[in-house]
This record gives sequence, C-alpha cells and structure tokens, in this order.
Amino acid sequence: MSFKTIKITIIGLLFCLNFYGQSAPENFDNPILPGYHPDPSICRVGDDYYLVNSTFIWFPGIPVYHSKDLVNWELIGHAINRPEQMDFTGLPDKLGVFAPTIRFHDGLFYIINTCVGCGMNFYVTATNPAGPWSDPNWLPEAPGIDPSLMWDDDGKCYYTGMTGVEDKQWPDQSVIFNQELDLNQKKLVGERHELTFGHANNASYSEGPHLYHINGKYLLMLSEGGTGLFHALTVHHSDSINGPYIADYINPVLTHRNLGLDYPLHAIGHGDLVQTQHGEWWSVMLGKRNIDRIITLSRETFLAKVEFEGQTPIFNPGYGKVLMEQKRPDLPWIPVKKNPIKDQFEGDSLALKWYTIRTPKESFYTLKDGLLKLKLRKEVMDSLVNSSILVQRIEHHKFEAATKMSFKTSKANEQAGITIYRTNENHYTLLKDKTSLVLLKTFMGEKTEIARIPYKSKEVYLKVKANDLEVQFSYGTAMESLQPIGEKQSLIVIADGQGNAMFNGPGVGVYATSNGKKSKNNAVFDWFTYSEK
Ligand code: 6LW
Repeated sequence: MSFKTIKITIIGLLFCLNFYGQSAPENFDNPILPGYHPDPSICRVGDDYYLVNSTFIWFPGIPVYHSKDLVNWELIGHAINRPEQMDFTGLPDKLGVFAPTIRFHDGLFYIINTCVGCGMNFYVTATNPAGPWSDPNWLPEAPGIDPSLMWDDDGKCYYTGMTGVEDKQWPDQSVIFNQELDLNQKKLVGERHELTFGHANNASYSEGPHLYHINGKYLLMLSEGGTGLFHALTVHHSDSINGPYIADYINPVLTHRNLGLDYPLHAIGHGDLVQTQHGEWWSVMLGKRNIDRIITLSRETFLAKVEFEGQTPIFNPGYGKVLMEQKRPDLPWIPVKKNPIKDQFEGDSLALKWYTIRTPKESFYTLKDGLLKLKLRKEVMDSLVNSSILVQRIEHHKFEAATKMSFKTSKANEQAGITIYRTNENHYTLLKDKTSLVLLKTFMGEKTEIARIPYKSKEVYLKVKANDLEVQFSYGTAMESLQPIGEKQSLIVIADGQGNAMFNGPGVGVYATSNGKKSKNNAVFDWFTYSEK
C-alpha cells in the first residue's frame, strides 16, 4: 500500500468514525423513539431536524427532540415547562396536551396543539427550539383537535384541524378543515373550509392532518380509523389550498390494519413528512409494538422512507409497511449523548428525561450533593392532582430499574419508594413505611396489597425487572443481595385499553407520600438506574 493510499484510507476512516468513535451503520432500527412517544411531528431547518410528541398530563409537556440524521435524537427541551403555561390539575391521564405540530417560519419555531380539558387549541413560539417557549396563545375560536400550520406562497399562515360533524352520515365521522390564521391578531380569520371526511365513506376519526404544498399541488395527509388497530394514513390532493381535495387511489398509503392481530406492530398512523437537505423524503409516524396482542409500551415513534410517484407518496417502496430495520437516510451519522444508565443526581437540576404527573403547584424536590430529596406531601398518585412523583419513560419490553433510598418514619401514614405508573388507576408501587416494605398493585382503580415484609433499616435498595409481560420487584440492604418481594406480577396493569389507560404511556420512577396528612419528612435517593435487559 502506498503512502498516499494509507493517507486516503485514514481520512476515509476518520469520516466514517464520528466523534463518539462509532462507525456509521448502513441501517437503522425502529422505533427511532421507543416508549411513550405518540403523535410525532417533524420539521427541518437547514441541516437540523426537530421532532415533538404528545405528553397528555406529564409535566413538563411536549418534548422537543433534535437530530442531524433522523435516527439519533436528543431531547433538548420542552414547550411546556413553566407551571403558569398550562394547568393539568384534575385531568384524567388521557387528557391534556394531544397531538402537536412543529413548524419553522421566518426565524421562529411554532408548536401548535390542543390541551383537551384545559383550554383547547393554542400555539407557542420560540427562537431557540430548546426554549424558552412563549406562553400559550389560545385560539378559542378554533374547534376540535390536532391543529397543524402551513405557510403558503402568498405568505399567509393556514391552520388545519379536525372537528366533529353535527349530522353524521356514519358513526365516528369527523371533518378536516382549514382556515387562515392571522399571526398579528393571533386568531383564525376568514372562512372555514371543509376539506375531507376521510377517503372512505365510513372513515372513522379523520384526524392528525398536515397540509403540504409540493410541486405546485396541495397534499393533505391525515389519519383515519382511530389510534388503534384500524389506524391508517391517507392522502388527498388539490390544486387549491381550500379544495376540493380528491382522495388518492392508493389510499390508505400506509397502514398495518390489514396485517392481522398477531402482527407485532399495530396502529401505524398519525404521520408527518419531511424532505432532507439532499432531497430525500422521510416520514415519522406512531405505532404500537405488541406482545401477544398486548401493548405495554404505548405509542412509539417510527421512521419510514417515502418516495413520490407523481403526487403520491409511496411508503417504503416494495414493502408498504413500517420496517423494524432498514437503510438509513442519506445524511451524516451524528450519534447523540445517551442518557447514562445511572443517574447520580449531580448538578442542580434534574435531567430532561424526568417528568412529574400533572402540573406541580409547589416545588417538591431538591437536588444537592448528588442526592435527590423528595418531599412527602399529602397528595397521592391515585388522585388527579400533582403528587411527589418523578418518572421517566419505560422504553423497552425487557428493562431493569433500581434505586438506593434513605427513608425513615415514625408515622404510619408516611411511605416512599419506587413505582411503575401508567394512570392514577393503573400502577405498581414498592414502598417503605414505618415498619415494612409493601408491594401494592392498583389496577382499574382497585388497590391490592401483594406482599408485605418487615423492614427496619433506613437505607434500602429497590429494583424492578421487567421481562415482556412480567415484572419482578425486589429489595435489599445491598444491590448484590436483593430478595424478591411477591411473585412475578403482570404488566397488563399498565397496558393499553385497561381501564383508563389510553393515549398516554408508562413511566418508572420514585414516589413519596404522607397519604392525606401534612408532613415535614423527605425520602432521599442516591441514584436511579434504568437500562434495557
Ligand atoms: C391525537 C389523535 C391521535 O390527538 O390520537 O393517533 C389522539 N392520533 O390525532 C391523541 O393522541
């Protein structure tokens, strides 16, 4: 090998190796955002991609992700992270912030969304997508849910949304409409135009619309069939922004509803399109991985290639479905810093991956000297108000989470420990109290004590280990000598469709409560680990 060849090889290798020392793979794996990541919307600004999801009553709300390659995503902030912006108090877990749309126009980022149960449609803006985001601009005149924005060549901003139909011709009929949004007056103006009821004459829940102006034609992409098994993406074309829109013959352009109940990926729909700086088209969409038809990870975000044949987007040409692995976009490979397995609670703020449930009205934790101190408050996670709970997304069917906690009490009402949370009526807790450790299951609002073990010392290690549909809780005075508490438990407790578990997703984390009485006590957490197993 000549010196020149060696030099070229080394330069080539350096190009292939990014700054984390990983070589760029040929393929990527789906989902690109595992775990609770429903209703994705995406936009590109130059070489940068931004993606948002719905979060219902989790706080902070509406995560903003950034990527350079459409595969590696870094959480950079949240659109709703100040309690004054939005109040989720009193809302069931399936309400709150629904499907957002993110767009960039004229130097400003826009996220438009609906807070169902707390003010309905609104938009927030930011010059930096990591935040701060503005207070919500409420649009009380905008009916329905799932708003989207599009700026047309005339410089006007168009709002597209879905709303109900008064005299329904078939069950669950809804309508997609558009109207001009005057950004100076911050309200919808002019006439409202009905665009479509969906592509089929029994289309249910036409929703999640996005409007694109591509090669002089208007493309309206929406979802039909509801966000479960019958979910599908359809497209509709028009020469004029206000219609008439003609359904594409290829509809639905993407669905898994014809693949059968036992196909491991259900509910594909609710998508958004993006064109790369190199001209490729890609789409993000939601889907539900299932085990034996049971969905414990809720709706996740997937990526699929799109090629246009004329005006028609063809999703994953030759396959027509979402793939678990495929060739990655033609973009430089830029991995992002992964969340460390062990959160040592260093620094003075929690990592962005942590959420509480419903808007906090007071501060309930502190971080100091590498310790997370959780205040015991009278609120409980079974109610519809914020309690002292902090969770992060469960992203894998097989995972392990553990913590080291110091907690001592002389009062029978005080408890603290670890939790797997889906809704106020569906969760597990492994809690330490005055005299013991207790494993509690709350399923469809009914609480059962699974196991109780006398436990005295102040320090305790608590662990959950999930294997598909089962979870084993354990405890001990050292990580090396943990003992199981109770039998293996079923994760059906946090699965979709069980009681009030719908739309939102599951989390794992820490919790402390004084069960209705005032308290000055704290539970102190040294670290928290989460990893795929
Ligand atoms: C959302 C709707 C949907 O607003 O589910 O899957 C609703 N699509 O578009 C709640 O996420």
